[in-house]
Amino acid sequence: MKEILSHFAIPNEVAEPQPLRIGFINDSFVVPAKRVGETSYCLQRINHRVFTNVDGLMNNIRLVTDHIREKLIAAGETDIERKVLRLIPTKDGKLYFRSPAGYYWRLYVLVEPATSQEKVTPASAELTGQAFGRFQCQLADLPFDALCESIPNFHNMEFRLQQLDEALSADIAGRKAACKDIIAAIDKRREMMCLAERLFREGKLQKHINHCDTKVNNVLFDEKGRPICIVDLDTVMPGFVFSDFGDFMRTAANTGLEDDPNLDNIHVDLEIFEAYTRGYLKEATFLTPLEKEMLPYGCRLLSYMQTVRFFTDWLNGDTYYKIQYPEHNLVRTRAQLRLVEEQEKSREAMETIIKKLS
Ligand code: GN1
Ligand code: MG
Repeated sequence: MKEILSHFAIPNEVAEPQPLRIGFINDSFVVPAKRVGETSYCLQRINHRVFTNVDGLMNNIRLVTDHIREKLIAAGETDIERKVLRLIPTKDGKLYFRSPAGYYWRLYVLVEPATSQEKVTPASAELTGQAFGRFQCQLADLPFDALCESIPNFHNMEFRLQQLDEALSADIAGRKAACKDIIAAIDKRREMMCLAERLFREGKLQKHINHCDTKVNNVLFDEKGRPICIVDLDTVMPGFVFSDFGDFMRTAANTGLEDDPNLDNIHVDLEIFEAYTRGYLKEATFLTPLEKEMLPYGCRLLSYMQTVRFFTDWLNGDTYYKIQYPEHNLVRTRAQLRLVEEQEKSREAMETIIKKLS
C-alpha cells in the first residue's frame, strides 16, 4: 500500500492506510495525516469489472468536481474541501495509478469531519432532496455530452427491455414458463415506459448530468446535520432528471423493502415523497415544466426499470446481482413490480404534491 501511495503527489506526511468499510463496489482505505490538522486522504481501488472504462469514468469525476469547485469559489463559499471531492493526481499528472498487478487506484482528499446516514426520515429526506437538487443544478450548465456513460446505457429503458428480450429468447435457465404473469405485467407497460427516450428523440426532453445512485448514504452531513458533500461519483453520467429523483423514491419512499417477500408491506411513503420533493424543488430551479410534471412518472420509471433488470438477471441465471438465496432475484422482481403498481395507485396524490410545492 505504501508503494501505491508513493505514486501520488501527496504534499504532507501520511500514516499507514486503514480499510474503510463503505460500498460494495470499490475497496476503500483511509490514509490518515501524520500530524494533527493536516489533510487525510481516501484511497480507493476501482472495481474495473463493473467500470470497464476507467479513463472515461475518471475524466467524468474530474469534470464534475472541477465544475462544482468553480461554482463554489464563484459563490464565495468557504470550507470548499468539505463541499466537493478533490482528486489528488499521481506524480506524473494522471487521475489514477495503474499498479503492475493491473489494479486501478485513485486518491481523494478525505472529507472530514463528516457523517453519513443509512435510515431515511422525513427531515433527512428533505435535506437529501436539497443536496441532490443542488448537485444537479450546479451541473446544469455543463453540456451533458461532455461526460461519457461510465456504464453504457445504464438507465436507458429501451436498452434494458432489449436485454430482457434477449434473456427471454435464450431462456438459458429455463425459468420463463413459470413467469407468464410477470412478462404480461412488463409488456403492458413497455410503450409507456419508453416515453422519455421518445420525447428525447423528438427534442422535447433534455438530458442532464445525473448522479445515478441517489441513496441517502451517498450524502455526507456536517456536525450540525446539514448535507455538505455528495460522494460516490462513479455513476455520474448523462441522463434524464427522472433517474435521480426516481431512484431515491424507489429506495426511500417505499414502506417495504426492495426485496420484500411480503408484498403487502409495499406502499408509497407519501411523507418521504413530499419531504424529498420539497427539498429537491427548492434547489432544482433548472427544471422545465414538463420535467416537473413528469417527476411522478420518473418514480414509476425507475421502479419499472429495476423490475426489468432484476427479472433479466433471474432469467439469465443470476449473473449480475449478488443473491442471498436461490429465488432472490425473482422475489426482488415481484417486490419492484408491486412498487410500480403502488406508485400507479398513488399517481394522483404525487401529482397533487408536486403542484402544491411548485
Ligand atoms: C446496484 O450496488 P448498488 O446497491 O450501489 C446497481 C443499481 C441498482 C441497485 C439495486 C452499478 O447498486 O443500479 O439500482 O443495485 N448498480 C449498478 O439494488 O448496477
Ligand atoms: Mg453504489
